[in-house]
Amino acid sequence: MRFSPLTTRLRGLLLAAPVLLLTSCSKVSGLGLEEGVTSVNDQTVPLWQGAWIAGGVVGVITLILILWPAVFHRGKKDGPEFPKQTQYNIPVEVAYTVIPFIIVAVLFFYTVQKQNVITNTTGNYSHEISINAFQWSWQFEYPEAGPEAVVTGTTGQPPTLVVPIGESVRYTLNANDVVHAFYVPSFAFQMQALPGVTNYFQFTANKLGEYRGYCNILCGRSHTYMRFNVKVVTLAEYNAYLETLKGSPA
Ligand SMILES: [Cu+2]
Repeated sequence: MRFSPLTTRLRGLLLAAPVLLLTSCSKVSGLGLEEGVTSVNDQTVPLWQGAWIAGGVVGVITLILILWPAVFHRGKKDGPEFPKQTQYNIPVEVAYTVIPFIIVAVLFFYTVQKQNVITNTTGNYSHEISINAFQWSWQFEYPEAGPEAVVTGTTGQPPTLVVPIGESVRYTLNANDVVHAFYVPSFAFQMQALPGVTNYFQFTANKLGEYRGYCNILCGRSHTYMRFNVKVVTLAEYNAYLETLKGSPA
């Protein structure tokens, strides 16, 4: 079968699309997620990029399968009224059952693998911070500075969570009343705060700076004001901050 120049060009274009997509993805940043901010980002950004590449490949193949018959198998003027009708093509049906299953299984595998790393709190950690969510603000406790080292925010004055750079911190997350969620977009991290259940997570912050945090589960009238700041500081600044909290509850 010989292809006309137009057909050859079209074939080249269709084949080039996935290649172009793959090469551009490797250069694209975190596709909306920040990179390198914490040890969580190191897990979630590659997962996010991989999911987009997988989605792109599936999308391009699907587009080819739609365009191919539309371009090359159009109704012909002098052709039959209907093309040959085929039913129950077993290999095709097996393929379109097995392929999506494989796609889901691969995405599931990588998601569980990354999630296990993020929620693994059995490793060594240097600091501990307790986070308490309540209607409608946050309370941060620094047990290493004593029982009085507690910072409580209000809707009008969101509290600041101070975190040392390069140090592994284990966080304990609780809720006083209803379900809330601890969400820091820059850290690509969110975890639910549940009343009566203690959740744990652990990560290392790797970039100095101030980040915004939110409760991102609707928790009542003033949910939208349930914000906080995260400040990543040097270890010396962190220790100095703990000193200011000792014996003077804020
Ligand atoms: Cu909330």
